Amino acid sequence: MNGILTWDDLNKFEVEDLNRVHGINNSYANLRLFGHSENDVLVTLYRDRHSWCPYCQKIWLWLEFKRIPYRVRKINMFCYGQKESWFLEKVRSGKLPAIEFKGQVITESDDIIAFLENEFGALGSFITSSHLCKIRELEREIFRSWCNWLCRESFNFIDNSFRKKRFKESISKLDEILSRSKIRVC
Ligand SMILES: N[C@@H](CCC(=O)N[C@@H](CS)C(=O)NCC(=O)O)C(=O)O
Repeated sequence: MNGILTWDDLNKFEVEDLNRVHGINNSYANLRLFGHSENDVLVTLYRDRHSWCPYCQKIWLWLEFKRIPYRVRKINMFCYGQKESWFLEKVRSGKLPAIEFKGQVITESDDIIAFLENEFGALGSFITSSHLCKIRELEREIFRSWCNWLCRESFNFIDNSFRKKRFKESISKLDEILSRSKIRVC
């Protein structure tokens, strides 16, 4: 198998009577309790309605792995809908993800993780650990080169093939790191 699951493979994972609140991770839930009571919820995660945003997924998975009870408020992304006005009052840029904790709104996924680590402890390494600096810089580099290649065409004077090459170089660096990693996906 090349690691990519077919629809038939995926069907085997279908869960009957999914318990959205206490059961396995799912994109439908508006509340996740992991066996806790609703009174224990301190965190609200604002994430994109259709689960596309990778920065939201970063916070979402962190909360799931740490089994921290949380509420979910789903917000439109600009590319497919109108931003909810009540959300713009909380976060003027409309950017996702954001969390709310005891009335405090925090944005920027790295800052959110650092905040959550401070409240609940780290999941493995702290995000500010020095050994993670390089990989976090690489994430920014990949984002920049991807964006320069595909999202900024109209006001970018650098040749398309060069921008594509830059992206491939960035992604190869990640590939190299992953090939050295002991963690295997399948
Ligand atoms: N540096 C930010 C990036 C967040 C970001 O770019 N979010 C995008 C979605 S992936 C966003 O909210 N854009 C506005 C929108 O599409 O509605 C972070 O790490 O949280």
